[in-house]
Amino acid sequence: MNEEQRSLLLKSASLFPPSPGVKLSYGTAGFRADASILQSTVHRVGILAALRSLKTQSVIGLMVTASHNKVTDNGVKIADPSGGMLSQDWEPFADHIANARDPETLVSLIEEFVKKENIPFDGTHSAEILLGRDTRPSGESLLEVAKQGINSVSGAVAHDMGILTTPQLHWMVRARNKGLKATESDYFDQLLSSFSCLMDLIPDGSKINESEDKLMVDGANGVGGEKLEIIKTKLNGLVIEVYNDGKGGGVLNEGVGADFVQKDRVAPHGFSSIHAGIRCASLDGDADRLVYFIVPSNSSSKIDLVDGDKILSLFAVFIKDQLSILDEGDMKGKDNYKARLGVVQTAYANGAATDYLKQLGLEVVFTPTGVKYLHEQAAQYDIGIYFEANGHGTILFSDQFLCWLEARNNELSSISKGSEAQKAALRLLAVSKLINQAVGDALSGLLLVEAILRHMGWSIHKWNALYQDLPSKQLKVKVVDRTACVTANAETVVVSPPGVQEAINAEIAKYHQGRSFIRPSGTEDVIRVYAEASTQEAADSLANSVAAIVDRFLGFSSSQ
Ligand code: 16G
Ligand code: MG
Repeated sequence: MNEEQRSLLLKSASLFPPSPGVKLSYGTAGFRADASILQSTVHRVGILAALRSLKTQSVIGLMVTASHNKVTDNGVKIADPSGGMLSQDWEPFADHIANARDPETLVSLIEEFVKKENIPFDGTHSAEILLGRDTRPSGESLLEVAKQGINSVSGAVAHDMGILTTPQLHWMVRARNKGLKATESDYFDQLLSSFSCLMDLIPDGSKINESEDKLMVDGANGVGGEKLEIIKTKLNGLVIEVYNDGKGGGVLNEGVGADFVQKDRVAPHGFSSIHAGIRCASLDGDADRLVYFIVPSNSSSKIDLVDGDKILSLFAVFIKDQLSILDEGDMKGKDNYKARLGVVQTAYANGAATDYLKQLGLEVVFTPTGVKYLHEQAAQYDIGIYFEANGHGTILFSDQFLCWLEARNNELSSISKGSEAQKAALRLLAVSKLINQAVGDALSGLLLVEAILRHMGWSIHKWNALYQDLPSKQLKVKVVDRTACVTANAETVVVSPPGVQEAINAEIAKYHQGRSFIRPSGTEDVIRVYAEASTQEAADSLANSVAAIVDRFLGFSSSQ
């Protein structure tokens, strides 16, 4: 690092001193905290983004958002060149620089890292970072701070892409690095054209009851509602009404949004028994999570939640169908490509969902909680579908399979244009364009769900009846040190402290269809408990017993 660069960094960093006593960690979703203490963190993540761009010689994304957290929080995370999450081996560096006490320590950490990673940091290479933010009031000034961090690295250029959903920014980064068109209007065009392609390919006779037609969406008073307002006016054959679009004075994520709906199982603000039986969906604050739900006619009962597991199941059924149509058509073809279809879930997936997927003959694998783990695993397949029960998920297609599919479609269009096999190829190609392959995207996911429901001629009730969820219960337990809880096998087994897993097993054995696991949260200072069993009382009771075990081994009373 030359002197000029060093003094640029020192000067810029001195403007944003870290808040005393605050220690942050780049968790599953980047850094998150109360917005008032985030300036130094965001500034330093700006520097990190520039270094990442120099290292990879690619465009990098920096998103200012705190997703479903309360409106006074904010956060920052990086999109890697593929459009995915920041490479895990850079996370410790993110932690180190975020927590560096003073500018001098910061600069020496950078110097050390640049050397170790062999980053071209001599002012002769350029770096490019796309910046986005959600609708939080603190977003604009934090984004300016990120720019100052980026500008303190010579050769680095920041492009402010404005207010975006998190998945839009990831999509843009991916598109830019593939040399594709990457503006917001390109994003909308791609979604709309692939959606209309799927709608045009709906088999005759799959008409859905017109009264089922309308979709009501809860926009969480966030950026997703705003963007959906733009998309909905251009959709052919689908009527969407957006509630909680942020313009009616409602507060971001307060009594609204996918996280609230999924955790509390209640209808979001603005939805009542007048919407009973209608197809409803909810986005989270930055629109990377999607769940559907049905409001009950009796306002005191819980909603029927159609969660990420059911979205995954719907996608899996559709894709499997299209692959088998293509396979049948291929019997005459010479080059029979056997696409590897895989499904990725976490331990939170309802046991009934996993059983259903296995019964379909699908390969189901589990990873720890957090998009980066699921995404990495799904990328191992030709078509990898991943979802967390909470509504985070997408579908990944391998380049090799897409290449084959394009060629197959061209071949079929010359020998049997309009055949079922060709339509199946076109549908799969359209899905690969509609779904956001950079990261889970509530807007693109929603359009795919809608197109598939039309294709199948299914109401939300029919979809919801694919299988019945086992009753489940989630609890959280405050503990002395959550890092003392170490898990293995995709968080299904506790390996430390010793004795915990045996105690949990003994409880599980008392319940019919009982299953339970614990894991340290990545976003809160708690241990989470999940339990399911054949009845709600049994699931509640199993969860309570397991929570008591956690308290016994790891709780405050255990340390006295
Ligand atoms: C983060 C993760 C989400 C996960 C959740 C679990 C991303 C983008 N987000 O929000 O996938 O489900 O954390 O939270 O990876 P927990 O660790 O507090 O249970
Ligand atoms: Mg989110």
